[in-house]
Amino acid sequence: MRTNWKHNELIVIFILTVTIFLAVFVWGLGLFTDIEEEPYVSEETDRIVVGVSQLGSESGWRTANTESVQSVFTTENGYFLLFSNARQKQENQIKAIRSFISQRVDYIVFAPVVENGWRTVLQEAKEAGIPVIMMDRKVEAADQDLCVSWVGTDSRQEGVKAGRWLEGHLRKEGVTEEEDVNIVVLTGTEGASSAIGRSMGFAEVAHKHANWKILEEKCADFTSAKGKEVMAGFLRKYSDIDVVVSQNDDMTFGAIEAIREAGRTVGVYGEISIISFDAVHDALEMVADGTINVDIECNPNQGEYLSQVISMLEKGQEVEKDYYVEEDIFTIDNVTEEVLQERNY
Ligand code: GYE
Repeated sequence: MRTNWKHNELIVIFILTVTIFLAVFVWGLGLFTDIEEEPYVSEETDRIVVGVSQLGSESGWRTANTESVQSVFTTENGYFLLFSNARQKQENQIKAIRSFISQRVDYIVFAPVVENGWRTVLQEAKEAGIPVIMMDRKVEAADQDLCVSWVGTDSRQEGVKAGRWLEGHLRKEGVTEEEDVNIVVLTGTEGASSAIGRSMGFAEVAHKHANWKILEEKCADFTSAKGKEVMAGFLRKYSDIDVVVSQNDDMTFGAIEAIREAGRTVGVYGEISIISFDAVHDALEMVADGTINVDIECNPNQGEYLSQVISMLEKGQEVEKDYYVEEDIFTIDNVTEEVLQERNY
């Protein structure tokens, strides 16, 4: 009997040991993967170390923006780049910025997915003496003093340009101020400064025209799939849409699909006018063939500007608070073969 107990005790001890061993192994693996995921900066590097927190990869524009940054912060140009993609989550961006701080990078560059909620982490960067430069989007006004500079596009002005184009278009079409113009708006990521700015700018012009009716404004996350879904909803709800304002090209692609599936026509020769933003290559082709009426350019090539800001800071020079990149407007009249060939994104 006693020997039997001993045998059972041995089995229990064996099972416990295996369990503890496995637990430690799995925990160790976790640690290992964490370390693997953390970008690593060599302490001896004499290059300028830049931590870039990109907000995601939701659009063609975003891919071009990422490429612009990656093509500038290279070893040949004297940089050591730590790049992190937050996949649309603010918490991932905060985590990345904290990791840049703990690795004592020289500069932090980040494209804030939304405007609010950055104060604490920006203060941490400031206390660590690391200059932060915003790119593309902005943090809320009250926190902007925690960043040394910003490089991006004038989203409010882009919205105004869209409104002005519509004014001119309606005038040309002979639409009087007595006739209703029914408008729906697909907006980008909720809380994103670029979406807020575009809405605000367009509304400024729209308010001047009593006959412009904004039937509805709805978020479609700057993605094509969401653009299609939201547009299909609008078409079910409203039978008399005259104009679609879509705050980026990806949403526009989806919206056009939904409109065509509903048996309606778009563009210069169709029933529903399309106003888009970004002006990526595929959209410009659609401007050239009359599918999209107008595309308000938003320039993703911000890497060069960022590197210039950093070299000025390196030399101890004063930098501006805001650097605006250049932007144009495209209609069927100015999308030439040359424009299409030059557009590499
Ligand atoms: O228009 C859109 C992207 O913030 C200006 O974000 C940027 C916008 C751009 O996903 O395509």
